Amino acid sequence: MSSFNSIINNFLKRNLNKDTIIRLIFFLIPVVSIVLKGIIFQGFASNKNPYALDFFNGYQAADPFINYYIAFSLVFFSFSFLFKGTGRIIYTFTMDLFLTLLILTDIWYFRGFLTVPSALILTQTANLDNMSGSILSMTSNLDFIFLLDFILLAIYVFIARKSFSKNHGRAIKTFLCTSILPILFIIYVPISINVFNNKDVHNAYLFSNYDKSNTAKYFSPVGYHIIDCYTVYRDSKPYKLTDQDKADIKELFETKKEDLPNNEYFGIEKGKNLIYIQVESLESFVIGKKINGKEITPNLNKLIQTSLYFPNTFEQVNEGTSSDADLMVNTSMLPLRQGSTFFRYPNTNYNSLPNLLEKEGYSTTAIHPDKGSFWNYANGLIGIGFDKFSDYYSFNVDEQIGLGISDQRYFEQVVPMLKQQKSPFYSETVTLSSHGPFDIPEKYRELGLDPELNASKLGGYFESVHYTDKQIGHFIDLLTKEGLLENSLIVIMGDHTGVHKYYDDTIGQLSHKEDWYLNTGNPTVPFIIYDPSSKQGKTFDKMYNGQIDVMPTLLYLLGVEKDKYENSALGRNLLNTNKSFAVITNGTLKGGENLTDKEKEIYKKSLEISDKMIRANYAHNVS
Ligand code: GP9
Ligand code: MN
Repeated sequence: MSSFNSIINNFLKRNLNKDTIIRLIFFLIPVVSIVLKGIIFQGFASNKNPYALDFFNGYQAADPFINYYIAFSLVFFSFSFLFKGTGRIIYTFTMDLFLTLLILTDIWYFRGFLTVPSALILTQTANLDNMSGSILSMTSNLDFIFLLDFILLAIYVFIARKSFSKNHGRAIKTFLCTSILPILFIIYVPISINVFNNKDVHNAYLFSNYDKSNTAKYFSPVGYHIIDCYTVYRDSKPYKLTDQDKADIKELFETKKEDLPNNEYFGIEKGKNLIYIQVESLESFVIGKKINGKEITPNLNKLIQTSLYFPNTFEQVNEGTSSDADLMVNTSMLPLRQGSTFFRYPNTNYNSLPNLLEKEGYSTTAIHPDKGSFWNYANGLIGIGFDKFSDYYSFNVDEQIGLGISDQRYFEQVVPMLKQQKSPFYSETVTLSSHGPFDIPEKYRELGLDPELNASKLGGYFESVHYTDKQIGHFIDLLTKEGLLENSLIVIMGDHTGVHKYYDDTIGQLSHKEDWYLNTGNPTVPFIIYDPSSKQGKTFDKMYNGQIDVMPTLLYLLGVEKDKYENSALGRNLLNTNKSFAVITNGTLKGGENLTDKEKEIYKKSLEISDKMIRANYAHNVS
């Protein structure tokens, strides 16, 4: 025992002399400071007002992920052990300064753009011009906190200068320990997922990036930048279309072309404001249906009577779910085969609905209840061509349901925003309250469902959709009151299916089942075009179509000539076509009875073709 003690003592004496301890503390001060700065960043960013600091809030946000904060900080400062003498001091100060400036830039950028900056910005040179000036105006008096550790570090070096002046060498073993262990910790989850295909690994969700601000919360701003640089690098080289790709694109557009003479729909809505409502998780099967003697969607049912209605609009979203719907409606392109299009290629150019309408004199704005960082909406929608993007921060979230602001309060605050807009305008609006898990609180439930159904996902879904339908009715009333409705065209579509997409199994478990709500294998959402002045409606129940067909259809009604988009839009104008089909995300073609086998093959390829066109920035070259 005593010999063991003496071994330990000797070891400590040899390795942990006073100078070593002093140098270790010198290493730990910036490591801890950068961790704290990550927490302070959260303390600003998690505040409704990001100029005010709530450290406790920041700590709560960062706490579950603090090991990542420590790991990233350790890795950066571990390299100081490769330096000897004053080199180590210089490295430590420089690295601390670099990381601090990075975090400061993040918080300044966040105050202006409500998300963290990506290295992608460096590729958007057009935006860089006035960016630096506007970012610098986003400072707060409290930002001096980020510099305090430099004073501490300087005082420390001054007091302990003797220990530093003693010549000390490189500490390779310490470097290896302080770098390799944290690196192993950081890469454990992505390696398990990508190399060992273990998708169930604990914390896998941290690496499925659908919100950059969340990535900065999980990994600290420093870790976020490493992950961001990797993804930007991965997607940095635009795809180069091969001759075969070019031939495929040509073949698809030629097959698509239908030279039909214009009909009575062309231009009948010319000059009208376009108000698009993208409804969360709204499926077609609830339309016109009653449960317990009550209509689930009485307001939509009423609108449909005088609308152009496409009940068989197949969902075509992929991994970007909601955001893929935004993409398709506005660009008539199918989303990428892998990952979220808005995240991976926010800089792609499109011959888009907002761009085409701007040429017709429209002002355009996308108004989201979500944060702009969610699905990278801010960059994605501005990239698509909207003049203006408003998000969560433009709203007073005084009533919350599920993910965010209630549809009622959202619409009530959208109306004045629309009023301010220069006419004619195109505005995209998005509802949120009918998002899964469909457990809308009792006080909003009005259908009086039996207890089993009420407690089920399906019952929750009916109630959520019923609530949202009511708010759409309320929105239209408000638009009427404000005089906005008479000169507007209202378009409504479900972003993707809901209860069948996420909770299909729970429907089978119900003791009483009705045919109409069982899964038909056809994932469809309603697409409704409502002109308030129209006296007569039409339901296109024989038509099979997809979400990419919305844009050409609306452009036709708004009187935009088809030669302006027929060589870039993958969808077709549903009001002047002899074709009835949709290619869905899993590669199958729905409908298409009058298509030849060859045509079917060509259309099925459109999923791959769209992917390549987006990655190759195809529209940039043709427009
Ligand atoms: C709705 C969106 C929801 O705007 O925030 O996203 P989802 O989870 O449906 O993709
Ligand atoms: Mn959605």
